[in-house]
Amino acid sequence: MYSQAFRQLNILVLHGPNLNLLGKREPLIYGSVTLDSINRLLTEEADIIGIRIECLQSNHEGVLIDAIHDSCDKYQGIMINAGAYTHTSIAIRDALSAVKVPTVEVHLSNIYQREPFRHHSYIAAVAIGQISGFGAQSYKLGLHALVDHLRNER
Ligand code: CA2
Repeated sequence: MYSQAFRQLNILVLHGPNLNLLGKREPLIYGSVTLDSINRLLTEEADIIGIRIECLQSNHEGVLIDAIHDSCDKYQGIMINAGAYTHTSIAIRDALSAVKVPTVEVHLSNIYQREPFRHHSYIAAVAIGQISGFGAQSYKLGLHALVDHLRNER
């Protein structure tokens, strides 16, 4: 019988403001990898581990919040790099907390080695965990951590 345990996992990958500039500006901080290539890397990884992902980037807080609200019935997990909204958005945190879709927070840079205003994340308290500082690898590590969590909780 086709049970919940064998249903293919769908993961929503959310990229916040300015991440569309990756690989095009400030390579010394954020590296030379573009967002398209990160999404490709994640899609390849998803194929290897037998899951599906959908990626969305937005520079608008409300678009990210709508995507989080709509994630309930479609996705079993969320991986989010909320960009600067990490440090400012109680609204994104409330949305994640409300939908209760298991979420992993990722960052390219190590936010704790940077300016003090980046040391606090509003998302961390409602996420399963956070991965920060491994460049594009943070996303791959985050995806594996999220999928492990979801497979072990079934
Ligand atoms: O390290 C990360 O992933 C961040 O989430 C990136 C955010 C920053 O505000 C967070 O503190 C840490 C900034 C994303 C902006 O990305 C750019 C990429 C290229 C050029 C300019 C900005």
